[in-house]
Amino acid sequence: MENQDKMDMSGMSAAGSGNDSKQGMGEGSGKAMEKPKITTPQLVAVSLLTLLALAGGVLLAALFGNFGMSAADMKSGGAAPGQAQAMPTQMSGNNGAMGGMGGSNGPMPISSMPQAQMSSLTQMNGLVMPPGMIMTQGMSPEAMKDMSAVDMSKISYTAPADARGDQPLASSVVSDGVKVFNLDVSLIKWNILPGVQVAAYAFNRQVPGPRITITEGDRVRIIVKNNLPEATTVHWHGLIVPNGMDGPADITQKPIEPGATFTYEFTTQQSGTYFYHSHKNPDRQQALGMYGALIIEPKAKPATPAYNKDVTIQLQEWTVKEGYTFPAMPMEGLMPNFFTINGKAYPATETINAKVGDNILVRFIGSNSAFIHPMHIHGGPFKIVATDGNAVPEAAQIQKDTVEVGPGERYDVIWPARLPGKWLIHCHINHHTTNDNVEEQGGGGLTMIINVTP
Ligand SMILES: [Cu+2]
Repeated sequence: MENQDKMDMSGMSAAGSGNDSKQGMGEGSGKAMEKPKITTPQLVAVSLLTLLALAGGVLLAALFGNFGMSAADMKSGGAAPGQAQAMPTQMSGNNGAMGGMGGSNGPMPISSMPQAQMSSLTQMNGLVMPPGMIMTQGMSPEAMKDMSAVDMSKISYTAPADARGDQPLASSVVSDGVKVFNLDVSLIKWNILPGVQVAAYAFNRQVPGPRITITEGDRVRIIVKNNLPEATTVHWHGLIVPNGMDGPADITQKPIEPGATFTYEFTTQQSGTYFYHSHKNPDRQQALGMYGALIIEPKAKPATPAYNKDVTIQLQEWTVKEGYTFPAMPMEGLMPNFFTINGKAYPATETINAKVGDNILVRFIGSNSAFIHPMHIHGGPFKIVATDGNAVPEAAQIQKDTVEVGPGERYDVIWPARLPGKWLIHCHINHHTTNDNVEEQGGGGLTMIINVTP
């Protein structure tokens, strides 16, 4: 009020007096145009509003702006717009030192890295699922069951730690000349290493299942008893059999239910290296141990055998995590961490003893179901004499030192023991020669020694 009154008065006096007209006019009109008419309460109100807006701005930024961003966030390029200014400083700081690394920001100090989050087993609908498995809303209960750990409560037998699989299976010959074999399937605990036990689906309580050796032309009757807590079937891999004896569940036969028995009967028409395995959910059952060698001797044996030692190598992958066994599959969470030859991982694999001059027939069997294994033999090449049970004509018997054994494949190779010493047979996917990523006594997993003496 006071200010306004004064201004009004000065204006009035300027207009009223002739003496100070110039000055008065000048001052009076200038004051009226430049000086806004602001009252004290207005000034106070505007000041308060400004302060309020300022405080609000700071508060909003503090609440919603990310001021807690770490160096890791900066490097991964996840800087929020608000932090953009900090980036050039950090990058220019590293550019000098990392000039030779293609513009990389370089590794961050370990002290500023976040602690690893260990993924662990999960449980869903009573099933144990492996760490690292990506489970989505759309995953069906059947899929979960297929990939879950072996139910430890259903294990009916624990094999001695030093028990070996691939044992010869005795047959009884009945009156009509049929060779009768008995197979049963059950859940067992099986040592693949002295300190590593798997829960396996096993034929006759061993991994691999027992070896069936027959002769070309034999009529065989194989009685399969299912002691598993789930249905199963058996397939005679590579054999010419009547369709109803072939084994695929729900295609050529009804699955053998738990507790039930099924009899397979056929006359062999072939010879060579074959194997048998589950054909009901084989991605689970075969991957958990349901396979075994089936060797068919030729009716007419050559007068001069091309070999004097016969070794069978059955491959397998295992996924063992936190004491549980999962079926190895080429997918997240189920990638195998153990590998076996005839049910044992090196150094528990058997050693082949030979003498210089011996010719060893090695029958590689792709009894595994997830990976191709390039099997390599040290100490010189071998000859491939049969593929998938079929003899290779002599002129076509190529020499190699590594043969890729895919799931389901068989390669019979003859390796001459040329020099004394310890010669290795091993897979050349080098991860497959480790036990849970660890090498023991110079190898692991798919490793075997041929010990050649003079
Ligand atoms: Cu391999």
